[in-house]
Amino acid sequence: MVRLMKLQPWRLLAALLMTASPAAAAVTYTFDTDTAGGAFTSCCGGAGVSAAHDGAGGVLLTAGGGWSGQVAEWTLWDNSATDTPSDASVMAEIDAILANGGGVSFDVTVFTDEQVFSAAPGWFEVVFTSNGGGSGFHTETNSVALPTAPGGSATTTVTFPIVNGVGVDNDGVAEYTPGDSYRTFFVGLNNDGAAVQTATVHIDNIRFAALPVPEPGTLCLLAFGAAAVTFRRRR
Ligand SMILES: [Ca+2]
Ligand SMILES: [Ca+2]
Repeated sequence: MVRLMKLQPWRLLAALLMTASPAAAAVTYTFDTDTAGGAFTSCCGGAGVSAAHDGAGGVLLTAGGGWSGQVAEWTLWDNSATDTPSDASVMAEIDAILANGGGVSFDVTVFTDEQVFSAAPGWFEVVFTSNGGGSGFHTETNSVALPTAPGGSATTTVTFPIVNGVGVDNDGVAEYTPGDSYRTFFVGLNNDGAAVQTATVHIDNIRFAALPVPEPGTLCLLAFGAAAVTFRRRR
């Protein structure tokens, strides 16, 4: 009973420290009323390509059939300040991802009745391009569901890990580097152009999130606790 009482303050302190550990400061663009406060531009041309707020809490990307891999561009940071706005919070989060692991995810919703296609397409993809001053311009593609029954819709959450390195196309991860002089990313479309004449997707909840790391204080406390248990057992 006495030994139990002696342990209680440490248990209480441990509980307090664990509770006080900050959550990862993920950055999420929800597009509730606009296209992320302007950190977004319709991009890169091509017939029938556009990107705009969809009026329903998301961003609507539209493109002709076939390859249109860069429909919308988000400028996260640009040290030339010619392409605004900057977004310091997401730059910091990407730096945390490069140090601790993590990635980017976003929701893609496809409505059958918005598509114009002459035959059931064999494949339908969204495209994510990471573009950094040190990492270069590199593209990942990800298949999403395209229901073909009238009135149908489907939502897919697309996730790409972000790693520190010079970019490689289609290796399943997006790349930036800690020393990037600028960072942007692009979201676009790619599909079976022989079947699809016009394609649309709704993008929402673009989220950059680093993995949480234990607080140094918590690690010290855990080590101390383990040592205390060992000491008690030896007695
Ligand atoms: Ca939303
Ligand atoms: Ca890559």
